[in-house]
Amino acid sequence: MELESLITILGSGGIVTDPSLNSAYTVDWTRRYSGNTPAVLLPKTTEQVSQVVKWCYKNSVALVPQGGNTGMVGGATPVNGELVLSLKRMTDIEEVDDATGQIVTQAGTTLGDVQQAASRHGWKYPVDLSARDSASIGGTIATNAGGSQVLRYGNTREQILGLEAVSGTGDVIGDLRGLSKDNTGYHLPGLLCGSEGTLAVVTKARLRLVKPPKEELSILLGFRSLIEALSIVEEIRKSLEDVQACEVFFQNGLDLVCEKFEIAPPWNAHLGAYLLVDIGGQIGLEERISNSPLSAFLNTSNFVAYGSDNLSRKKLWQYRDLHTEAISAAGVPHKLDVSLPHGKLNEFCNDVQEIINTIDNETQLFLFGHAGDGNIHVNVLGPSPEDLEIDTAVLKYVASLGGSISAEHGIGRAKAHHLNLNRTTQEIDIFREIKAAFDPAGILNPGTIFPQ
Ligand code: 2HG
Ligand code: ZN
Repeated sequence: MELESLITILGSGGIVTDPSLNSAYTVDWTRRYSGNTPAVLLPKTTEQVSQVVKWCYKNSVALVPQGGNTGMVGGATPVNGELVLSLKRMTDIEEVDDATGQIVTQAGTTLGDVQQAASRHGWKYPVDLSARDSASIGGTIATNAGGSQVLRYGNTREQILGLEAVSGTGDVIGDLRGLSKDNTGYHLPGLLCGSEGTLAVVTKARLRLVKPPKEELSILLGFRSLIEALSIVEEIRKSLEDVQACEVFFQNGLDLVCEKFEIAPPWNAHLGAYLLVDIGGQIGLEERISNSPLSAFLNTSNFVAYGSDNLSRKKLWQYRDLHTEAISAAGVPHKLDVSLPHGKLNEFCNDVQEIINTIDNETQLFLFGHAGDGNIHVNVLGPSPEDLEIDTAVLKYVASLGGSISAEHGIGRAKAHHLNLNRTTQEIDIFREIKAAFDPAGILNPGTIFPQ
């Protein structure tokens, strides 16, 4: 590939062609998806992104936009030798508007840096996930990332007040005015958010901030069974308006985390399910909890641990947050991020092992996730990376229960062949027409969302 023009656009420091240096960009976080690339492009400005995409459009060269490369569905991996367009050097936070509670940032800024900038100004950016220090804001927008606080604040889509992006023709589209009211036609941010780099490359965003809670408390709860835990989830959702997160995990995941990271378990017990509940709000949390229906359980159970300061809260959160790393250290997992309708979570968690066993009864299954949103992360260790049989069986089962085959990680390349489990042919045809309107040459992230 003739890369001279790209070097002219980006400067020699903005392009990496040495395969030994670009391997960090060609494998996804799970290691299940990998590829190679003639070059990693590292623009610093929207203008450079625009020029690069214009060049690719003119020369019919495919490219894969990439943020922090923390995705788990192969959605930012150059599996067919595409160029990688990394936004890693676009990390300027341009404005934190104290008056309106808004932040404007380039897309390559990490989620953690956005959270900290907001916090320095007395605000909070309410999307949170364990890859916060590597995941980029652009990546969280491209995937409509969820995380642990969706229950309270919504997905990434709910935080976006304006976007700037570069379409597949290299045109700069969108705006960053951040008007609270603006009904001028189709909602571009809503459409681009979750489009996984297939419609445009997000270059900047204006995001809403919220007032941080005055007091926060984490409570770890242990249960004999999942059904018992889920009845508490319902109670919490109904009666505690301060709840920020309600996460679930199970004994085998907890054991793996404790073994891998050499940490003591919360209790010497073998329990059916664990919930980690995070509560935040005005001063007086403990009193409000003691007046809620939750207090009966808290007062009688032997399996309750409180974290009221940063350190003790962190200690409880590590049991949940370290699942991904602990599983990854044990092998290359098949990750199926799914959500179930209300009332189906117990059935799913109880039956999914059996469904997997009909195909292979030697796999290891780990379930954990966001109980308050019905979002379970199914992690299966054992099958080879290219084997799709278990993925298909689990995703078909999810669809049969009325659930979503992708709750928060996206479709990427991992689930492109399964999109029809949740979307009709007519819907997929409309999706393709939308893609063609934004990206007429089909150069943006080919193979993601739609199978090639
Ligand atoms: C989480 O909730 C992330 O921790 C990762 O979405 C989930 O590793 C996973 O499967
Ligand atoms: Zn998650």
